[in-house]
Amino acid sequence: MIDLYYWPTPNGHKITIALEEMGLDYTIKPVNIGKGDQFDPAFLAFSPNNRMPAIIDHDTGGAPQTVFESGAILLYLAEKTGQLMPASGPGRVAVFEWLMWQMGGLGPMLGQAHHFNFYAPEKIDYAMDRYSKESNRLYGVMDRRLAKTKWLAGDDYSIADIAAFPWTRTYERQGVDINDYPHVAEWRKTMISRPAVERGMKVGTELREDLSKLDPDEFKKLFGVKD
Ligand SMILES: N[C@@H](CCC(=O)N[C@@H](CS)C(=O)NCC(=O)O)C(=O)O
Repeated sequence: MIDLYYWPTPNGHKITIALEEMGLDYTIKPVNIGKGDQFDPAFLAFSPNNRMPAIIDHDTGGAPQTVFESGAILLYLAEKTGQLMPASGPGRVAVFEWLMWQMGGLGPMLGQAHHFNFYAPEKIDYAMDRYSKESNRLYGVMDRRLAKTKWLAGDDYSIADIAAFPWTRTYERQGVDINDYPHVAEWRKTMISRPAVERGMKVGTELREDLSKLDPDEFKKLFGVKD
């Protein structure tokens, strides 16, 4: 059994989708990031970046294995199961490339666009413009890639697709018109039609609160605002 420390956000959804695709048993351990659960010392002991997701894998045949960072968790699960990442060769390297592209670029930049366009208490034109432009640049990179290959890492569906997909759910809030990226739009439809993706995206929806309705203390906790 795997314990998944989770809240229903894009980084959390990567892991629920992967676990559903791989058919692994897991238990959700909610980390309410609006209430500050990510700062609980017991959580920080194995997830020192005070962010979810993180996992504890009890099915190792030995001591439980903890993993934090969604990209590391996806790689760990792919290695553990031998699924959703080729075992060797150029296809495996392509998964590394597109997974790192998501972790270092797509996720952080779309996250900033979402923040400045939607959550920020004051509207800062420079920031909204900068991150919306960068989001559009990244959708363009993805669109050109998906014009050439069915999946991000090539011919095969992989953890790279799973990492990128949840971040494209709220494209409007990122300042993106999906019609400008027809190959991404088509890929999103294919992703949505996968039953495991549908199940993964639904996990914990009952936990979700509209983060824009956080009270001021919760907002400070989540976004690290200092008094
Ligand atoms: N690089 C990390 C980022 C994780 C992350 O940003 N998680 C957010 C929710 S999507 C979080 O836990 N936020 C809590 C906070 O900001 O204090 C990963 O991919 O796992």
